[in-house]
Amino acid sequence: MILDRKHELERKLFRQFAEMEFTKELQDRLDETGEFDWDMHRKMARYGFMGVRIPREFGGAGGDYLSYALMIEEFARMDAALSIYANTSNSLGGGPLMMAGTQEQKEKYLPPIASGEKIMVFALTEPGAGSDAGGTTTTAVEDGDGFVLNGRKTFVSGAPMADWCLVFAKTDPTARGSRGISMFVVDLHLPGVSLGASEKKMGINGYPTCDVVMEDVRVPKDCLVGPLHKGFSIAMKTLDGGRLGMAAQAVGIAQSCLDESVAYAKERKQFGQPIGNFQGISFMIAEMATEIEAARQLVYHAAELKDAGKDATMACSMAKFYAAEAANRCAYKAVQIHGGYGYSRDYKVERLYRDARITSIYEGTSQIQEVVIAGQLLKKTGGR
Ligand code: COS
Repeated sequence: MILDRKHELERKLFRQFAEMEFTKELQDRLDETGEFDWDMHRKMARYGFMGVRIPREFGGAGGDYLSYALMIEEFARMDAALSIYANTSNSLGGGPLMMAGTQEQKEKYLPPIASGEKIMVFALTEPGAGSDAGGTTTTAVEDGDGFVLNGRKTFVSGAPMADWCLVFAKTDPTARGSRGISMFVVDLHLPGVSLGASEKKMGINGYPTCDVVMEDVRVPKDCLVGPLHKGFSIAMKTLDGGRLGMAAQAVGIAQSCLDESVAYAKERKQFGQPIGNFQGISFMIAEMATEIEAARQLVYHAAELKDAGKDATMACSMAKFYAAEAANRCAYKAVQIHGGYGYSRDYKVERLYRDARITSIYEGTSQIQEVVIAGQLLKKTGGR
């Protein structure tokens, strides 16, 4: 796919912003401290990045999935954690509201998240319900003019900084599996809500993650998003788009692995010549570049399908599956090319190796993407 002029210009803008603002000092600090950088959050918000995909009438830029994917790719090329800053509002946080919210809910929640004033996060995973997202045990019981929620959500990315959280809870205890689950906006400042300690993670350190615990949390009826008992398909549809974003992130990380490796292979000399002259190194570079381009095309194709309103579930899972695995292979090769230096924190590839690892885990492991792809193929005839 060749980008049109509009998307090419957008890519340039995202790249310039990331290259200028995501300084090495900032990247190292975030990785070292694991803290969220509010100044960068506000700066991204001023540029309108939080609302790239949010419709104009709700304070966003009204952009398409391709613009969103380009932004995440370019930001992740500089720093994977910082790419998530502009991801949540456009994806797992804002996505379900754009898809299933009422006009009132859209008016209430979308403008403040598009402006960066508030942060909305997404809580599906539980200690006992990871890949089996339908195994949700958090409950929401109708009580008078509202619902009472109880349960624990885990690995909620962005929860330490968030104001609101989209919580998936079982509202029909008699329904089996993923049936009878509903989605609620929960104000994280409500009585009964508590947050766990921030996780000590392998990578993506500048974007904190923690548990959200709810004990008899009372929310009004208008916090229900989408139809009662029908929350699971909204979660799945949201994850289609989320997986596209994380696939774009994986492409960005992989591209950075390539950038670093090409530069190093030209500059590092062994046996009297640049190591890029050796086939052992140059072939790894060729393999990386080819895989990255293939992953990128899968991402852009999935984005195009979504923008055209076509069924993109399988395409999003293919993009996520391939790009995440490719990013891991590229990170391995990048460290290998750098040798002992690649194992040192003084070189960016050490962090890229750690950041790449999560891409084949979050928003559905690679194996879950395979389940989705195979499920789509086997339910259809002919596959396409
Ligand atoms: N879009 C819309 N609806 C979908 C959908 C999609 N992409 N995928 C599934 N659904 C619907 C199905 O149509 C079905 O609806 P009905 O109950 O009306 O028939 C329902 O959701 C259940 O589907 P399914 O039977 O396939 O669900 P399973 O419990 O077998 O789970 C997987 C399917 C494993 C794919 C799902 O649990 C999953 O994606 N797990 C990974 C979760 C994840 O990514 N977690 C990451 C953390 S979130 S940051």
